[in-house]
Amino acid sequence: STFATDDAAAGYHTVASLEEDLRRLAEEHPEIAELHEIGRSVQGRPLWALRIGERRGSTAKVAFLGCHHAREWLAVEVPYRLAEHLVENSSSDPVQQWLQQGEVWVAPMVNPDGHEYTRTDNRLWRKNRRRNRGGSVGVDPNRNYGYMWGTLDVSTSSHVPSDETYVGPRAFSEPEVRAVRDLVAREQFRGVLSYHSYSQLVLYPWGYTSDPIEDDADFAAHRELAQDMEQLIRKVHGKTYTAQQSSELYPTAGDTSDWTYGEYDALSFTIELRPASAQEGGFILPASQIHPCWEENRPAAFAFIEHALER
Ligand code: ING
Ligand code: ZN
Repeated sequence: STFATDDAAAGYHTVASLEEDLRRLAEEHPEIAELHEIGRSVQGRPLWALRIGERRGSTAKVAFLGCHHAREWLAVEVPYRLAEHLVENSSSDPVQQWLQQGEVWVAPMVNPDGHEYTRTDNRLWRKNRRRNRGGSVGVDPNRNYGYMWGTLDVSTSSHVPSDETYVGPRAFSEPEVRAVRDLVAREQFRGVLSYHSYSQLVLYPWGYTSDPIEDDADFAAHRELAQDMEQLIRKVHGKTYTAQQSSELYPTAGDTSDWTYGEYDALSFTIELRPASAQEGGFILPASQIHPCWEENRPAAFAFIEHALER
């Protein structure tokens, strides 16, 4: 497998280099960017979010989250590049207008303990690093949110602590997930987009049921924007990121998007980045894929910002 010392890993952020780069963005652009510690991980690592916007007190806010799952390294890089792009293009439209009108928050690495573990011990680790009762390690942070939490008991949303998709002992049992909860509760985002990898999908609620979102206007808003994002992504490098309800992939309860939509009516998506399949590299892509992956996701992120700020 691939570790940080390998050439293929150079170019990806580590916990330490991400903190450095986020600090630098905030220091170099103090008028529009502010670094917030939104909480601490199980092992005590700070969880970072960059607030980007010209003034305080705006109510039009959107959030991008990255890397709930440790091994999904590209899911750190796309939101990080977005944050960098926004602060470096803050005086030209459309970015300027968004930052005058509202705020964009970016938390590129929700699960730093797991990410560090993928560099030092096991490149394919998924969960956080909670020590569970019974001796296993890890809760799946993308099953630990409090909307319909625990209502499914299936392999993709498991109550068995040693499983890859362990939901945890109770909703919001994990400090990483509580940090996101508290940020969303405080900032009242109109939209939340969470990056994962891999499979090339644009997913929207629900995950816990195959029923569509009950509200017709909200269902249309999610389905249509997901389809728009699919088209926008394809236009850049020809990659197909299929738009679908997340339960069509597999049933899950307690994921981020179900909670941000179910609890806050936020426009809520999960994007599964490159590649499409395990044969094409799965979770382990060379760093040369970071730039094209960011390029193809930029127009979709922009469309999401546009729609969410208007919501
Ligand atoms: N996939 C997601 C997971 O958490 C997902 C798929 C997204 C399910 C959103 C439900 C809602 O299992 C990966 N690769 O993590
Ligand atoms: Zn994931």
